[in-house]
Amino acid sequence: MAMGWHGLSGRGSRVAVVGTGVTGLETARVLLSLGTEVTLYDTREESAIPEDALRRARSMGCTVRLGTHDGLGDHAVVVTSPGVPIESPYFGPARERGVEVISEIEAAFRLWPGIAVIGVTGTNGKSTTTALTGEMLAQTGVPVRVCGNIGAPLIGVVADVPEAARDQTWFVAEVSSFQLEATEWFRPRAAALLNITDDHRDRHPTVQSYVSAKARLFQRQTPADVAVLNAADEACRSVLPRLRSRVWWFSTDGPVTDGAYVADGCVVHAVGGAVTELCRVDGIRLVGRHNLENVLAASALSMAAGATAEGVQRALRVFEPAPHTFRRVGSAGGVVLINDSKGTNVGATVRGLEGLDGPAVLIAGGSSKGADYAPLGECLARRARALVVLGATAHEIADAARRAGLKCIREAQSMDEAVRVGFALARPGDYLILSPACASFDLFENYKARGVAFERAAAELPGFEPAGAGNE
Ligand code: UMA
Repeated sequence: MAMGWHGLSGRGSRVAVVGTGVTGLETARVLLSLGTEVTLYDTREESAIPEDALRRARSMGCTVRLGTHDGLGDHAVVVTSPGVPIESPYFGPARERGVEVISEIEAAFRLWPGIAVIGVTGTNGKSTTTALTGEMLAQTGVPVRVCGNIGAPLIGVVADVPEAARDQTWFVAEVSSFQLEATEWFRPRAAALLNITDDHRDRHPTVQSYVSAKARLFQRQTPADVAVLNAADEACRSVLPRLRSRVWWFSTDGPVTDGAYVADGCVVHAVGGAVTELCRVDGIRLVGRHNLENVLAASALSMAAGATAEGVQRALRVFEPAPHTFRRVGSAGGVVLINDSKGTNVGATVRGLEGLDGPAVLIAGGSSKGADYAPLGECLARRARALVVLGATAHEIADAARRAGLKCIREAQSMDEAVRVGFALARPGDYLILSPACASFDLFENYKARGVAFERAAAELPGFEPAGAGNE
């Protein structure tokens, strides 16, 4: 095979892949299968890297170089993982030699420039919207793969679709700002920016730099492509002047000219004056107004890719939220229990609380990402009956809530205690919700382990009844 785009593929091309996580290993696998020589780098030393990752890399045929950037600049291109900051001095010597540093989604696009991608980004709601868009297309009968930050890197998913089917397949990819920072030619045919709130302040020094990274999603779109934006989000509206694509809005507050909206209790899609009623809002299984926004965005994206109203309706009837994502786990004594362990930033937690139709007792706290908890405090003062804090950020969150005027605040030392204390404070008709607004790494291995601990403690409450099939 001849050398491919920018030396990424083919015999004789040499590519450096940085990161020995899911992204790095998948990228290496695909490039090796195309005949490329791959050197797998990691900024960390061998002792800090899981043994099985290194074993897999070596058995695939990668040269492995750890704890160094020696030789990085000798490659045609560097493909990096989202966890490695793009501005890191680690890449300095390679850049000085004119070697490009690109992300895995960019590499996928350069290998197969004709692929039809739907990109979904935003601070919150990405995973639900991505999965739901995929379901709407699948229910229409359109060949579709769901991938990206949701778990399976785009590059591997595209590679695994047989060549003959690749051009007919839609790839719905959840995309993070870290991945977008290192893109140049990546061009989704339809793309949504769901919302932007303060997150990842550890990686993005200003909100503007975070917005700019997210807006890269649209940078190569043309008037043949569709950009889907949240009409109620100021930061989303601020990207408008940069767009060349057709713009479809989504809004829970009433009609938009082109896009998806709620009117008279119905989800409606409109484009070029043609209006289609998709379903009644009270027939949607997902809980909360924030999920209604996800439904609208997914409807617009899937309709842009050829979904039918029937396909959208069927998807909304069968779709289940992902575990640990604002999922109703059951009730006890009239208190509804919600596991939103994946609510790992202030915006996600606030969005969830604002979307509920009754008072909440919130369990929050975890490891810090340097966030400002004042907006959470203000939201709690308005909407919560009580707050139970735990973990490393317990006092910071409690202080923010107290300053905003919330009276009932308790501290717990474990998830079991937090659930017991929260339940004792809740009244029938309230929600008891785990939505930590923080990462989990202080007390748990990851957000899943934290969510499992919550569900286990919830099941011990007196009178607990699990949610029925369909999460209702
Ligand atoms: N590494 C370095 N130097 C560094 C940092 C990391 O060499 O400075 C190395 C680590 O040693 C490790 C590797 O990079 O070997 C890990 O790579 P990674 O952190 O990019 O993680 P992956 O395993 O490749 O997973 C990534 C996403 N991770 C991040 O964005 C941090 C996963 O999203 C995603 O599911 C996966 O690719 C598939 O696309 C996770 C996530 O937390 C779930 N995402 C953030 C979020 O959702 O808020 C953005």
